[in-house]
Amino acid sequence: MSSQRAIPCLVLRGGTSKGLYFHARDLPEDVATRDAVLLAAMGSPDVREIDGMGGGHPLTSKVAVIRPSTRPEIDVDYLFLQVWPDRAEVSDNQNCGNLLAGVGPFALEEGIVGASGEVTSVRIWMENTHSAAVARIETPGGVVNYTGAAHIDGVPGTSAAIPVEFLDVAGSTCGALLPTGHAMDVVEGVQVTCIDNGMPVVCLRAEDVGISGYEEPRAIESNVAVCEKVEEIRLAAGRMMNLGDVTNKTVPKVTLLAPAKDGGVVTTRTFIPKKVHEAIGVFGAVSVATACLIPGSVAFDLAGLGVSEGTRTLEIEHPTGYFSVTLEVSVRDGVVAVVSAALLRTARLLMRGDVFVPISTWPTP
Ligand code: NQM
Repeated sequence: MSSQRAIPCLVLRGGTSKGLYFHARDLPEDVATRDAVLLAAMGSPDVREIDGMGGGHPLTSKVAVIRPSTRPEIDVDYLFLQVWPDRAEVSDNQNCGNLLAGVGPFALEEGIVGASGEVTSVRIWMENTHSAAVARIETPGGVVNYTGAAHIDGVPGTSAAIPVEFLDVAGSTCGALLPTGHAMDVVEGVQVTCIDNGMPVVCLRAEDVGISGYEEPRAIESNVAVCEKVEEIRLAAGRMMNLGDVTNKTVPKVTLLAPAKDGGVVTTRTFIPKKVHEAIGVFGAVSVATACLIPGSVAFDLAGLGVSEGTRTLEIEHPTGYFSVTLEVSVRDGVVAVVSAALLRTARLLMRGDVFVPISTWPTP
């Protein structure tokens, strides 16, 4: 008997992240066995993930599990799993809008969805947040096209555009867009806005924790006082956001805000939650953009956009450029609601093959 088990998978870059994409049918059904297999596949726990496929960073230690959907109006179900590089844990407590960008290409490459014309719409059920997305994939001649002129900050060069739309993501993890019931709260002495428009995020002014908000991610990570203060706020805010004890959870994220300096609406530095993101997560950006439109939030005055209905495109500044989010906004009796969100991602198929894990992680046939 072989000492290793081969499991089919594809490797794709999805947006500004990278991960292993599996058919659900190729992984163990039992969650504990599945997690043992994924930890071995990634080489976790080990900060370098040297004995596996992971890149030693949360953004390159990700997994998408995909299956044909049985839901009406949906093509595929997508479960996102974060494999922690530095400890033996696999978490499904957050969604990932970057890996989401690779789900349509995976479904087409693997024949779960058939191409239809120049562009194929793939309707995706996001199992982590029980909400839907539609991704439009270029399929000229029935084949996924990866090359094109679309650039997203955080990825070198250009690729085919993948427009993605979301409808019902407000409160998808915390139960409400503003889970505390307020546009602003004071947590550990700091004014914050707790918001969930697809990702639970705690927004606060960078200057309120003693930095400008324009520092490089590594410089912020090495500022122990800031990291400790941010984590203190995150733990307290997590309880207020109906997330319980978030010590070992990847949510909420904490986004430090500062006035825009390159033509965007606001500058961001995002803890995810221990590392500082090189850019900003997809749903993280949607949540921050939404906060910019809510009167009374810590982001509202910084953004200075005022209140208005209709389609708004917001450029969120981050350490490596901008993240552009288009929101459809309605205002009723002064209450702002975001009806839908749209954004642009790209993805690229990097490898197709088998990942090998020790047979001891999944001994049964
Ligand atoms: O917010 C990083 C990423 C993410 C998650 C994180 C994401 C999202 O950049 O939708 O994409 O915040 O952990 O991939």
